[in-house]
Formats: sequence, structure tokens, C-alpha cells
Amino acid sequence: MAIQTIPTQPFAGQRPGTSGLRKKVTVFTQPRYLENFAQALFDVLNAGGAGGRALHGQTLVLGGDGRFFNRSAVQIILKLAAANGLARVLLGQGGILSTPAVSAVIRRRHAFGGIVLSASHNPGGPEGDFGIKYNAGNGGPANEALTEAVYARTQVLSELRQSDAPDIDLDRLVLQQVEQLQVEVIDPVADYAAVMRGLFDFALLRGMFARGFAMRVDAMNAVGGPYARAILEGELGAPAGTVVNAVPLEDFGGLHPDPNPVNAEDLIAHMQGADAPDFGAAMDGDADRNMVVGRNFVVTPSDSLALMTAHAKLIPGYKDGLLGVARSMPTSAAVDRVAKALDLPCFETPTGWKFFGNLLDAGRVSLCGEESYGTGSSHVREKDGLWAILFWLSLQGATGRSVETLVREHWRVYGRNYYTRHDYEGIAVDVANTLMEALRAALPALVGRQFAQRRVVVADDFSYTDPVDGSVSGQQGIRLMFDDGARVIFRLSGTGTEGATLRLYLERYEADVAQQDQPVQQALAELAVVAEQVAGIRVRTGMAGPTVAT
Ligand code: G16
Repeated sequence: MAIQTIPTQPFAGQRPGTSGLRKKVTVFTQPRYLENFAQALFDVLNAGGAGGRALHGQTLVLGGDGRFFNRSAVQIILKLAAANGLARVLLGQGGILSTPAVSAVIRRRHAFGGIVLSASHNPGGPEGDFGIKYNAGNGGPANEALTEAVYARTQVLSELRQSDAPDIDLDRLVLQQVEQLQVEVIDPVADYAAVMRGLFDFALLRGMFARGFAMRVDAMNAVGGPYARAILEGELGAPAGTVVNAVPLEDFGGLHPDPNPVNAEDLIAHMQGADAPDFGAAMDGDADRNMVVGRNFVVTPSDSLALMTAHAKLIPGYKDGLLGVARSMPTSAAVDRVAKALDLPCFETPTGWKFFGNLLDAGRVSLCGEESYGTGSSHVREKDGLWAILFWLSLQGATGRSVETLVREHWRVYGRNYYTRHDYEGIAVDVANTLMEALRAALPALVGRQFAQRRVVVADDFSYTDPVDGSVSGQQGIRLMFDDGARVIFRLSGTGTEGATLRLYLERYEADVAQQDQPVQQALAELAVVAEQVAGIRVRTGMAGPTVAT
């Protein structure tokens, strides 16, 4: 075994997006592509202190969602870690760790940070996507300053430091050595399960299953399966088969592991009809997203956050109340109404879980959520799919009410925020950029403009000043806000790997209980017309409608 210095050349485009660097597998598997990014990361981390040796003697957590290239990527990163000063790597068995589990392990074991190998909800397999993301010592995604520094480093990188040691055994729970680096293969579930035990009343949940409560969790052939099986079927006594698609597959069995009604259509089908289970849920590729479904009833992520906030005191981990709540800007304002009623601070951040980190670390918020099927809390620094499922399970156990009843009661008390997201995928990048530029240019003239019975009161490009460190993030989405509380928002996704994806978010508030049962797309049809009038999406893209509406 020896540490080698290998010349390399920069690759263009290694700038992390909303959540790490995501590219096609065919891009990641080019010689030295992953190596370059990991070396740039280690260089930036090392430069961060201790005379350029900040990583020396430190522990790193490593794991991924098991998608194609996961196992090879683990071996590559270990060889670089061994040559860049790290003392120890805690590696999930088989190279597997869900995103929330990485966060839990970093925090519980006081690691320096962690690397998550995942492209999250993006499809996998040789033709699919791969990704890499760095999480800091708080367990949360690296902030923009760090990811920008890594990007800058990738653009000037000229050499790699790498061990030529043979591959290690990823599957045995043993301690191994790569140069001076100790690699401890750990049980991917244990730390995470311990965190869950500390938050929820497992005896209550065991009682529910003992009395015949029926549940279906679709792990979408992704990394959430082993966690859901161990906790729900193993510890809580849910019948075998409660978790379906529970074995992580390298191509997710061809599924698109994005838990929304379109991609998790099999779950939606199972939740219809008289013999449907009481409760359904799905998770995404790296198990940080969740979808909550009742019998014949799908809960929107924005409503989910609002209900969790309203009922948090029923859950042991939150029984003393919340410090505050946060949502991403495009997420509906349903939670704002609850926060107001409970007199809780409520923050609006840009899209990207990384923006919640400072608020959580500073003790300003306890719960966070996003429209993109993400909810989480201060227990880790990532959104957490199984945590959300256990939260909703606990709400049903504590109240004796079904998912649908809980949501309808909520609407009666707080009103309903009708909400939808329309995605226009695979647009040519220049067309998408021109559309956004034209919208930006039109903003001043939109303020005060009347659209049928609504008037625009705010038309801007969302800019966020972090209340903890004062950093400013601009151009985070174009907002039209109306005098009746309705909103139309346009932004470009930062997680796609092919062309550009335009996201259009539509929301309006309905206080009248008699009007709370309309089909969502119908309830928001007028706003969709306004969006088209203002942005000319169909004219500019030539698309007849959104690729996906959720
Ligand atoms: C990531 C981020 C989320 C974000 C989502 C969608 O989730 O962590 O904060 O809401 O992408 O981002 P965009 O609208 O830019 O595509 P995940 O589950 O993909 O890691």
C-alpha cells in the first residue's frame, strides 16, 4: 500500500446544486470525475483550519442510498480519505446509509462530517443519476459558502492524493485498514433507530399494531426499506409485508423513487377502496422524503407540516412545545396560520434543506418542511421520511382519528390552503433562463395589476437574509402575491440533470368549509391561467402542459 499523487485536470460543471452534485451515472463514471470532486472537498475542508490539516485525525461518516455506482464510489472515496489525513471512517454496511441516518450518525458519534452518496429522488441505474453531498459536523448539508469553495477548487485542481490499497470488504461488520485510515463498517440502522426511540412512544405504536392497525409503507426499492422494516416490522410488531419494495435495488427496480401521487401510483391504488389499509406512506431514494396517505386521501406536504406543528405536543419528543417552525418559500402558508395561532416564530427560507441548518442550530426552530415532500425536525439536520411516517402514525394513535379526519378538522379550524406544483421538465436551458429573465424584467409592472378579482400586492424575486449569520441568498424564485393571500411562484429546479425544470407553484386560501372539497387543479385553475398569462410558459417552451402536476 502506498499513497500516490496523480495528476488530474478540472472537469467543467462540478458546481453543487440544491442538494449536492448530481449528474448522470455516465458523467460520474468518467475516470477521475468523482475523485476530482472528493479531492476538492478534502482540500477545502483541510484548508479550513489546523495549518491546512483540519481533517487530520478526524472521523468521517460515509454511506449512500445503494444506487448503481454506490459501491464503487465508496471504494474510491476511502482511498482518497486515506491519503488526505482522515483517521477513521464510519461506513454503513454494504455502503448503505439513508440521508437522515448519516445525519444521525454524525451527531451521535461527534464525527467531523459525512459524505452522502445519493441523487435522492432522481432515478437510478446505469442510465440514471448519481450524486454526492457533504454534510458538516452539525449533521446538515454544507452551506453555500462551502459548496461554492469546493466548486472553485474543482476548477483549478491539478492533482489527486490517493491510496493504491486494494478494495475493502463493505459487507462485514468489522474494522479494516486502508493505510493509516481505520474503516469501521457499522449497522446502518442502529443509530437512527435509537434516535426514533427517543422521540416516539413505541409502546403506543406497538399497541396499535397489536390491535390490527393496518399500514402500507412503499420504500420504492430504495434505502428506506431496511430502516422501515427494522423499526415497523421488527420493533413495533407491524405484520411482515407492511413495508413493500423494501430491498434497496441499484436501479430501484425501474421505479422513480419520488414519493408523490404520480410516481407512487401503486401505493395510491392500494389506498383506495373499502379494504384499504388505515395508513399509507412512501419514501424516496435516500429516505429523506415522505408522502402521507390516508384511505382515499392524499396529504399535501404543506398541510403535513401545518398539522405536525398543530399537534406536536402529542408526541413525546415535542411535548414541551416547539421553538419555532420554518418552511421553504414555495411551501404553502398553511403552517404560518398555525404558528400565528400558537404564537410561534415562523421562518420562510429558500428551497434547500441546507437553509434550515442555522435556524435549527441556533435553537430558533424545531420543525421544518418543504412542499417537495420533505419534513423534519431538530432531531437531525436533514429531512426525514421515516420520522415523518412515525409522527403521523403517532398522531393517529394519540387521537384515535384517521388521516382524513385529522386533515379535515384542521381545515375547519385553520382554513384550507389549496396547493399544487406544476413541473415543466426537460426545457432547453436557454429557453428556461430567458423565461425567468423576462419574468424578472416584468416584475415592476406587475405590482398593482388586477387579474379578475385579485390584485398583485407583491411581485419580486425572493431574497433571503439568514437571521443567524447574515448571509444573503438572492434570486431564489419569482413571487406574485395577491391581496387575497393567493400566490403564484416560478423557479428553476436545482436538482435536475437534464436540461432545465421549471417549477410553477400555485396556492390560494379557502376559509369557507363548504368550499374546501374541490378538486385541487380545479380550485387553482384561475391561478394557472394567470401564470400562463404572465410567463407564457406554453408559448416559450412549446409544451402543452406540465410534465407532472402534484
Ligand atoms: C432537495 C433539497 C430540498 C428541495 C428539493 C427540490 O431534496 O434537499 O430542499 O426542496 O431538492 O429542489 P428543487 O426544487 O431545486 O429541485 P432531495 O430530496 O432531492 O435531496
